[in-house]
Amino acid sequence: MRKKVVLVNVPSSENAYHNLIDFVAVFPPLGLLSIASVLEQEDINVVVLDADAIRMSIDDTVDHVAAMGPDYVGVTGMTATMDLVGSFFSKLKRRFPEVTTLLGGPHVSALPKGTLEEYPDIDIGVIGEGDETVVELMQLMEKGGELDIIPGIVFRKNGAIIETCIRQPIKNLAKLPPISWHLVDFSMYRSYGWNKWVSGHREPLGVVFTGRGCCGRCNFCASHCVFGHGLRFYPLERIKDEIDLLVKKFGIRVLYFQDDTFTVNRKLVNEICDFLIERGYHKKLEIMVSSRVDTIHAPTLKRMREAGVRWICFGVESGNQHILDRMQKNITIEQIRNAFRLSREAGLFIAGNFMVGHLEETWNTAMDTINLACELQQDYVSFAIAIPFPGTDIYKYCLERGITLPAWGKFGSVNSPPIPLNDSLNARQLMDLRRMAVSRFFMRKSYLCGMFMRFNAWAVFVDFARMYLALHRERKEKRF
Ligand code: B12
Ligand code: SF4
Repeated sequence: MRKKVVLVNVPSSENAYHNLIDFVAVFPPLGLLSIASVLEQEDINVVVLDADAIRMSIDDTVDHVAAMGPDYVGVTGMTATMDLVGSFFSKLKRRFPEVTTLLGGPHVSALPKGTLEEYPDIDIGVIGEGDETVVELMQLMEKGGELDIIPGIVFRKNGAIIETCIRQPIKNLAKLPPISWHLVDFSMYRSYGWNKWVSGHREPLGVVFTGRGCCGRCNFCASHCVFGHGLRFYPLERIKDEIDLLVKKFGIRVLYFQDDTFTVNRKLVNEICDFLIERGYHKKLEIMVSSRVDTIHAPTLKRMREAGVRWICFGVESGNQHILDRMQKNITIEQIRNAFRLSREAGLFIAGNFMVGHLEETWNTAMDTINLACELQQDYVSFAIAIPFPGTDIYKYCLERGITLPAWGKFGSVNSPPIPLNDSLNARQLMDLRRMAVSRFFMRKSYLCGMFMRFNAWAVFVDFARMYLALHRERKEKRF
């Protein structure tokens, strides 16, 4: 009989964002959909349950999954979602002890053995990219054989936890099948609240990766735990087909190229832009990309704008050169100013991501960051507090110094208590800095006037008023 695999995005967003949930994006669970696509290619019966997007409770999610009678249940897990993922698996196993449970994603990739030790209801962890691993796993489990021979997994055997040899990242992404988009309902996916300011749309949202990996080595970033270091790209034809499918079959209005650094491969970017224009998608879609300030090229930015790209997001992180160096961000303040200027000249809207509380941060260096954020001409910002995610150098730093770390559920949501990394700034001061950064940036008269002129003034006004109320509620509940 055909085996059934249910892949679940465990509900976590309500827990992470509380009153701010309406402003955050709801992305399709691309990791699970990639796994679904390789399984479908093997003629395995796959269901994807995005219980997070539907905003189900954990208990309802367990009920739904159990009702489907699966042979295997796979879940994706970030550090911040692990407490909920653990609770889902233990409830599921209690109801349904014979099911085989699998976990993939950044958390188990960073801490393979530790994760299985901590969560006894997870049978198998998939480390790094799961596309090849999961197919080999299914084939072997169906035939019956020893799991030891499959690279890139961690599993239980005779009471022990075994981690197999490392699996190298997939060299040739061309061999991966198209994403199984048909397994999700696109009406659930939407971009960030501020995407609405331009054209009034933030949904339906489609996401496309043009490659995997990043050219950076920032020491707070956990991206390499799954994708390794270095970059690989999908063939242009595959990217074009994916965009065509998303627009024509699933009717997306907003497209996010979700690569860590979209602009790194200039030739590919220009070819994608030519395609977007040729198809007329530049008139239909609102497009957003993320980038690094050291990969910016003026003519390419102009071409991107012609091709319908409206937003570019930069990871600026700090306004202090010493802190940028301490982050191994490998960029300069000059490059930041230059990238913002060129993006602005190209007609793009800019969103900057900033961070306070990194190693060696003091009140004064954090003020440099707030000052730079206010000096740069940009349309939206986010201010995060540094978090030591497993697999990063700053996590190792915390372990070496005996810095107390909280439960995984407190690793990440915008409004969990900060984890101070330095004696110079305690949790209270970090919260104060973030609050000050937000009010100094958003309450400037010049910024507000600019926003009402550049964007749909009514959409901006409504959003700001709602955001103000949501933050007020968060503050009352002592989370912001
Ligand atoms: C999109 C995204 C989001 C989206 C949604 C995620 C989603 N539904 O997939 C949103 C905006 C909600 C989000 C939120 C957060 N995110 Co985020 N996000 C990303 C991002 C940019 C892309 C994820 C993606 O689609 N990747 C592409 C797919 C193909 O890769 P993948 O998901 O890893 O899946 C592969 C493998 O992991 C594996 N796999 C994954 N799942 C499974 C399951 C099974 C069964 C198997 C077999 C294999 C498998 O196989 C897949 C194919 O190879 C990544 C960065 C990155 N480069 O990946 C960060 C990233 C995952 N996010 C991160 C973080 C920190 C967060 C936040 C905590 C940020 C914050 N401070 O609030 C929040 C947590 C929210 C919460 N709910 O609590 C970190 C995670 C680090 C960690 N150890 O947890 C990452 C790695 C960014 C980084 N640079 O460090 N995020
Ligand atoms: S540039 Fe972004 S994705 Fe790349 S390593 Fe740095 S933080 Fe991570």
